[in-house]
Order: sequence, then structure tokens, then C-alpha cells
Amino acid sequence: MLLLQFSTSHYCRKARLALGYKGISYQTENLTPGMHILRVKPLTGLTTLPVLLPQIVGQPQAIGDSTEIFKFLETYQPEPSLFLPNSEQQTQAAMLEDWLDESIGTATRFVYYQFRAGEGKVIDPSLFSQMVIKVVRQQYGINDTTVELAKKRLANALLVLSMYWQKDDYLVGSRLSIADIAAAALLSPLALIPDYRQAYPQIFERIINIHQLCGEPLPPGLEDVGAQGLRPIRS
Ligand SMILES: N[C@@H](CCC(=O)N[C@@H](CS)C(=O)NCC(=O)O)C(=O)O
Repeated sequence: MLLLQFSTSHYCRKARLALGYKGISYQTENLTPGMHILRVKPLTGLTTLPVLLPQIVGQPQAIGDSTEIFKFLETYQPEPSLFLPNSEQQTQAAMLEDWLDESIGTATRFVYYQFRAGEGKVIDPSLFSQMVIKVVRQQYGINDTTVELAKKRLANALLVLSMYWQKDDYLVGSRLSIADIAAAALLSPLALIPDYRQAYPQIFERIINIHQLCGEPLPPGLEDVGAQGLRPIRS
């Protein structure tokens, strides 16, 4: 299988976590933002990444959108399952995943690019990096006002997710689901922002655990913490 991705995208990380959890071997092709449309739109009709190309006879040529990739992977290789056996719990996990995709992943993007353009400029002050950040900010309408709204949305989400993850190791049910994977991927850009790291240590502990369960390298900002070893998820 081939995963078309932006190497730094948190939605592409989400797809990699699922592939890793299922132990499916795949290759990645990193696309250049802007130019990616030429490759992706004829395949899916969408402009977004990730896109999975199964490259297997009898399977679809291309699957766009991380949620659709989850569904495909679950049918293609049911075990280990990312869908919960209890249908009520699976519906709840799917609702959480959708909320994380549509609302929280976007809020993370706003807060992250605001940080990278300001306080976090030192991470990569190069002209190229700052130019990419500027284009992304324009593309998504990221400015002081929209960032403040995103921060409020995120604060609420982090409170709720901390509560869920503190009560149980998993957001829904008693094993890893699409909700945990979506949360781990879509909150991961916050690992580079000191305020979030200090305020929500247990969230980042969970993000590390989930990456380890999925065999996915840790996101920027967590590599060193991960090496020290954190409390494992209870079995
Ligand atoms: N709902 C989509 C969102 C994916 C998404 O927003 N991808 C961004 C990268 S993080 C993208 O491809 N943006 C480029 C564009 O919209 O042209 C999914 O889950 O796959």
C-alpha cells in the first residue's frame, strides 16, 4: 500500500497510526503542499491528504479522508480491530472521532501555526518554513481572533479528554478505538507548545502510549520524553 501524505500533517499521522496498529506494511510518498492537488484530485475528487492507494487487485484504487481509510482498513484486515464489538460503544467512538476530525483537529492547526509564527518561530526560523506557515495561515484564515476561538474550543476538549482518559485507559470501551487514535494524532502538534505540555501532562502521556501501541515514531516534542518510558496503559 502507498500512503500519499504531507510528512508533518496530523491527519496523515492519524492514518499511519491505524496502519501501524494493524501491522500493515506500507510505503509513504510525501507530497508538496499546493502541488499535491495535481496528484490527489484526479484520484479522489478531494484536495486533502491523507490518501491511501491499496495497490491491490480487487480493492479501490484510492481512498481519500482519514475516516474512510479507517473503514477500508477495518474491512481489509479486521484484526486487530479498531472498531468496538459493542455497537453502542462503536457509535460513540465514531462520534468522538468525527468531533475530533471536524472541530478539534482544526483548532489544533490554528493554535499550532499561530505558535510557529510567533513564540515558536525559533523551531525553524528559515525563510522557507516561515513562508509555508504564512501560506497555511492565509489558506485557513488563521488570525488572532480565530486563534482565540480555537483556544477556547481546545481547552474544553482537553478537559473532557483528560477526564475520559483518567477514568479509563481508553476513551470508549476497554480497548483502543478510532477515538483514541484520532485524539492521539490530532492533538499531537500541541506537544511543541510549552503551555499545553505543562497544563496537560496526562494527555501527552496517553499520546505517547498510543504511538507506542501503534509502532509509530513519536511526534516532534515528545521523542525525548518517550525514551524515558512512561506509565504503560493498564491491560
Ligand atoms: N477530514 C480530512 C481532513 C484532512 C486535512 O485537512 N488535510 C490537510 C492537511 S493536515 C490537507 O490536506 N490540506 C490541504 C488542502 O486542503 O488543500 C481527513 O480526515 O482526511
